[in-house]
Amino acid sequence: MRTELHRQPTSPLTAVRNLGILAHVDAGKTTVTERILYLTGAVHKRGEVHDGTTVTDYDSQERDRGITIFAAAVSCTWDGHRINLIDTPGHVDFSDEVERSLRVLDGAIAVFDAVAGVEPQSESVWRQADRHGVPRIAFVNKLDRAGADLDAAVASIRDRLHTVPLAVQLPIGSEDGFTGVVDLLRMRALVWADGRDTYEEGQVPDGLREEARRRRRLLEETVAELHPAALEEFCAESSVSERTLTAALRDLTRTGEAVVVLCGSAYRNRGIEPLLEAAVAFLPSPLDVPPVRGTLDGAVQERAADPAAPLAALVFKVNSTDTGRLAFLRVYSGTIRKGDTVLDAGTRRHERIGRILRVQAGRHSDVDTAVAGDIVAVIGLKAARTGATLCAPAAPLVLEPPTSADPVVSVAVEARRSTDTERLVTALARLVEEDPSLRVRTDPETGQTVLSGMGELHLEVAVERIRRAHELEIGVGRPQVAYRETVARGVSGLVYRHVKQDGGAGQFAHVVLDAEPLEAGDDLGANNGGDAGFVFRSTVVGGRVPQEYVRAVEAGCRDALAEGPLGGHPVTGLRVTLTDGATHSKDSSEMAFRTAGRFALREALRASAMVLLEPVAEVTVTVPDDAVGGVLGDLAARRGRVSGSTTRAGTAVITATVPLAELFGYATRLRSRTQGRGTFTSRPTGYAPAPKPVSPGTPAR
Ligand SMILES: Nc1nc2c(ncn2[C@@H]2O[C@H](COP(=O)(O)OP(=O)(O)OP(=O)(O)O)[C@@H](O)[C@H]2O)c(=O)[nH]1
Ligand SMILES: [Mg+2]
Repeated sequence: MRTELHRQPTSPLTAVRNLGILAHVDAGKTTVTERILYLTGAVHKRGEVHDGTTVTDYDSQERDRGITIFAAAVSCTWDGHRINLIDTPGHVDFSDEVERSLRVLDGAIAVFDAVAGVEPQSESVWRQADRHGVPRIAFVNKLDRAGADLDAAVASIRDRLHTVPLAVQLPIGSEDGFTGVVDLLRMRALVWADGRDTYEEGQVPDGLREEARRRRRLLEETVAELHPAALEEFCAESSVSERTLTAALRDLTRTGEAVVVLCGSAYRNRGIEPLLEAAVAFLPSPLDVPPVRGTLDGAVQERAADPAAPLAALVFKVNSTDTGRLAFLRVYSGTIRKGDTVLDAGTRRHERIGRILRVQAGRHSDVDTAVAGDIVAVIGLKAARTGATLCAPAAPLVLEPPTSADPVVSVAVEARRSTDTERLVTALARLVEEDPSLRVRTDPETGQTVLSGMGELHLEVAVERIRRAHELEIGVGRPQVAYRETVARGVSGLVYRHVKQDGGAGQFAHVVLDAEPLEAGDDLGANNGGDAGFVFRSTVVGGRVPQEYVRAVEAGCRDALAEGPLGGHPVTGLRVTLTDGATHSKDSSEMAFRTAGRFALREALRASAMVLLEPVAEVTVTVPDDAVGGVLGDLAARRGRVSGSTTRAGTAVITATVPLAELFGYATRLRSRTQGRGTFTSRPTGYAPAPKPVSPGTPAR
């Protein structure tokens, strides 16, 4: 990697765009990113995913597999704007990368395949972006493909994403003959001549004039319905000017009331320039988004995107490369300088900023400072992990770290040579620091090292990374799903006394509790883990158990949730009520109550009727319609429940809910059943009761 030392021009914040590219797998995110880099002059040769020559699919596995695995940030400049782009992976196993990226983005380009329209993972990332309040514009890609249909794609955006799509372009030609677009805002034709990278602007072709007028009118009407200024103009003049439309589209994009839709073919380099123009015009700058919030000793604080404010920056990615340990930061407030000492607010460790890098295509250039609103990489951080907040030591603040889903699949890993065991353990620990959706633990019964993650592919990629980076030979066990346990019928009035009063400092805690299933309609916690699956409350009256001991009992119960009675799996879907208790004037303590809480709940669960749960996924299988019978039979054999099936132009799309445990190896099976013509995607949707055969034996009583 070449490094150049030069000062970057400091661009005012209004000219900065932090943008993500989001979509279902294979929609063309990396190709769009590559074309943007080419167009902005950041690269001089167009890279291709299938040749393994793109900038953002930089990792050897990404290049070998032809998919994006790691979100990659690159900067480029265009028309006086600095654009920090994050190309994200589309495969569901890497959704955590998308989640972390969304956390630091101000806007996004959602890419859709013009043949497939809105696909399952595009729907998931759209919801993720909704949760983060990230404004979006849409790009319907692959208009050159046979069967491409902009109108159908726009309809699927309306129907499946429940938003108002505002198409601002009309394609000129279709499929192989797709040569350009009519810009409905300017009412001009933009045409890409063969072999040309930029468009030529001209009059709308005669044959399309009528249709272009009709669509422009429709656009004006729809915008007028949503935007007061446009409505006013529409009422007064019975039309809306380009200027008013543009301003209205900008507002509607930022509030998320509507989504501007553009189209093109990234592969053929058509439609990218207007996409960039739209991104700059409609998507927000760091100054247009609300100030970031963090906490300081429990109190919420806001920090504005002001270079003069105290520093607050979020580490959203850590990547160990041959250049060193590279940490990617979004600076939210203040200024970060080379050589600064900053505070990792979570761990309270001081860290030194060795170098600050602007990551550009294929090379990194050193800069001396980075200000609020910017995305840069730094070298020199020793311990800060993905999710850490870096702040001014004199003004600490903890930004909420990106959330991480609970892993659903595990494999046992071991070094083939026992002398390598320690290296493997160190390498795994490093990997977990970079990717918090991976977890490592030692199985207490077998002593095996167990790696858990979001899916088969996620784990396969993780193990392969260690193999390649450390030249280790690693043995990998069969994948296992992460089971949970839940309560079918609980117990009430369970009494537990934790008493040790045989001389010295005594311990006394007496608790009475009920353990019941969460009420119907309560979220079982499913994939997001944590608190959604557990509710604790106290109905103790008369101060018989002081508040701090109640909290200690709750903490003890949470300890007990880690291992259920059926097979030591985490317990979910449980409500515990502390109904009574007693204290001792000298011997009671938080510790005693925590212990009592833990043992009380453990006993209560042993006495309850428990059910084993397994993770299930929603699967979407796309196959030629002559293969439907075989696929349905196979899904049934995998305990799948089919929920829908549609056929269009000889292609069937089947959706089903299938236990994750039955999906291992399904990709290979589907390929061979359909001579390579079938594809599928899956998305973990939660937990369902597991049938007896996969239960790990009867519970020990
Ligand atoms: N026909 C056609 N193919 C395209 C177009 N854009 C991308 N492709 C091809 O589609 C495939 C997937 O493109 P990528 O850019 O890797 O898609 P992606 O969304 O980054 O995929 P993931 O990162 O794996 O989710 C590649 O073979 C591209 O060459 C296009 O406009 N037209
Ligand atoms: Mg990609």
